[in-house]
Amino acid sequence: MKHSKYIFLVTIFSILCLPYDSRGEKRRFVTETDSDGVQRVEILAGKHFFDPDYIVVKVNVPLEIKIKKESGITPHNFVIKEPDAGIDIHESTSTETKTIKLTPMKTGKYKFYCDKKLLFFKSHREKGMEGILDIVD
Ligand SMILES: [Cu+2]
Repeated sequence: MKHSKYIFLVTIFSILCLPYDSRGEKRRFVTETDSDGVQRVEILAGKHFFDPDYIVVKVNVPLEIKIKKESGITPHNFVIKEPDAGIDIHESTSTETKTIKLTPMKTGKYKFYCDKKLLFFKSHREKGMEGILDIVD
């Protein structure tokens, strides 16, 4: 009895994890360092997603994030608050590309998100506008 309950829970857990993983893989991006020693990534902010939403970058290599939002009236921003990793960004987006420059200082997985929120509705972050900046050696 106990055993079948365990199997049931594991199955449910696996099913719940599946969509997230496949989505993460689809929008995964690994930067390469350009000849000028800068790694670059372009991000599209939309309703309610970032594309890519899993970004792998190298530690201690300057990073340029080029970000713009899809057309439409919904505002979006790009937030990462990780002072330990040398990152403190709170940038609004527009349909014109903006460039954010930083140098990731510490390895780890850090969350970026949009903190826009309309009145009493759920925040964009809660609606899935969140991603991971994976800083690696
Ligand atoms: Cu948003």
